[in-house]
Amino acid sequence: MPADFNGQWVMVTNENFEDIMNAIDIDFATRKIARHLTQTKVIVQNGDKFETKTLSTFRNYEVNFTVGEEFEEVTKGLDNRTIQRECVLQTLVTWDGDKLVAVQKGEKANRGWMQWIEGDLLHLEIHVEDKVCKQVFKKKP
Ligand code: VLZ
Repeated sequence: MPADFNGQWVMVTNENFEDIMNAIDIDFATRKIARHLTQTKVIVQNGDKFETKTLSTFRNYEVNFTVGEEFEEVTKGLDNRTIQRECVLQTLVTWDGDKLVAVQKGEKANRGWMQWIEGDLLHLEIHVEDKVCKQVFKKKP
């Protein structure tokens, strides 16, 4: 039985998100807005199958995946805002115990994230190159 991520999770902390946005070439104006957003993570999980939405008042990001199956992740609307260019990643999400571990192969080195649950908190660590962003979300009752 894999861990159960189903639910709506509301951001409580977001450390170094700006560093990550910088590393993936998000422009200054967008970064200034995005750093203050309270993101909500909506996850629908069926075993190894995930539908995820990261929502905010400013921009949303959706990605669906099956654990163990590499897929093409198109981060349209997320990366490279100024040049309006799509960024395509080869993404593979796997289980490390009860943690989800994503490796995102693309033009940026060492890109990926790790996500796990502790009690009613969802932890997400995002890394790109030498930058690490730590986010914590609380489950909506
Ligand atoms: O998270 O891939 O939770 O499955 C942030 C969008 C998206 C909101 C962060 C503002 C995506 C953007 C992190 C403004 C430029 C991610 C996965 C694990 C989704």
